[in-house]
Amino acid sequence: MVYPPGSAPAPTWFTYATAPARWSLVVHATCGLAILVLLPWKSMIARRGISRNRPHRWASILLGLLVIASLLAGMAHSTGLIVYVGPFTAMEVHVVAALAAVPFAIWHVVARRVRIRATDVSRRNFLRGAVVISSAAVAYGAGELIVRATRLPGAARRFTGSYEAGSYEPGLMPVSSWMFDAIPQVEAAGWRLRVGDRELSYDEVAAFDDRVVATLDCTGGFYSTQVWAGARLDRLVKDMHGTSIRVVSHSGYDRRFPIEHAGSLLLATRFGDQPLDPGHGFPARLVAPDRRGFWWVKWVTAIEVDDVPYWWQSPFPTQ
Ligand code: HEM
Ligand SMILES: Nc1nc2c(c(=O)[nH]1)N[C@H]1C(S)=C(S)[C@@H](COP(=O)(O)O)O[C@H]1N2
Ligand SMILES: [Mo]
Repeated sequence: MVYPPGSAPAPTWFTYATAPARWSLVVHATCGLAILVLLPWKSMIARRGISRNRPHRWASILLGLLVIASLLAGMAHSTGLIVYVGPFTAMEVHVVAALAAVPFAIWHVVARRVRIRATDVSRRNFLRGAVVISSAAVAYGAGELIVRATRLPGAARRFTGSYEAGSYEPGLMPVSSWMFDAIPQVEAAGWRLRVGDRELSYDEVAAFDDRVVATLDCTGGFYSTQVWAGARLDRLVKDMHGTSIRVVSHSGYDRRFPIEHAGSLLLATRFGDQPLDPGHGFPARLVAPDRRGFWWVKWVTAIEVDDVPYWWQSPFPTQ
């Protein structure tokens, strides 16, 4: 059950920072750019629709604005021309605008139904679709080449699309949260870590000195590598039995992992040889190598082992 860091069974897909993440992004960006390729035609149709002044016209216009805002923010991020928009990252604007557009997009196809005719399924339309997708793929490839050739900041992105920030300098590492969690001020003296039915004090947890160099890669578009120190989870839960391990925050935020991964997960109390600060999860935060930032539970207060399957959880945190 003990895995040296990095050798745990390799997870895949976007929620993990492993190689297949690159491919899901290439497909994703190509589909996004296909929308861009179609914009000239769509804008002609839209102009006619808008002048007809139909009910709920505002909803169609809002949908258009959200999609355009998301596309612009996505390209601002990828080129690195704009990485921060006030307190937000361009990537956060990209994702929030895209998600906000979803209900309007569903409404749009329902309310503005286009009747599909048998003649629409033709060789000609198939070829048109192929031309749109390949133009988008070419645009994506060309974009990546231009970003590198012109040495735009975007050339420095990691394979997940994220930018480096404050690596090996804890004081410069960005502070981020998934959605609504505020930074709690937890006192070391009163804090207890509940592990099953045991309770550990701050000093007991901080006495561990397991170390791992790991990269936190936030879906908001930055990554930061630090030397983390604390207690490996397999050492904390060694007498406990179950198939999964649940890590719970002071705020209620939690994530569940397969028990086999316990040896590569670290409950960190320090980074770069200094204690965590409240923003980064003081007194203790999870370090989950090769997983995206939202798995790195901060302000941990409890660790549980039971037989609930590790996949029995929302794929993304809900708070
Ligand atoms: C309407 C939905 C969406 C569209 C049309 C869209 C489109 C795009 C486009 C055009 C780019 C820029 C590609 C480039 O020029 O390199 C991009 C980048 C990106 N998008 Fe989206 N996107 C959407 C939703 C999302 C969502 C929901 C997420 C995440 C949960 C996301 C994550 C990303 C990431 C991480 C990048 C950066 C890729 C890189 O830097 O290489 N997108 N997207
Ligand atoms: N309790 C709690 N832990 C959390 C979050 C949160 O909102 N609440 N956000 C996660 C996300 S999305 C990221 S990217 C990292 C950010 O860690 P940092 O602030 O140390 O950079 O914490 C993770 N741990
Ligand atoms: Mo994040």
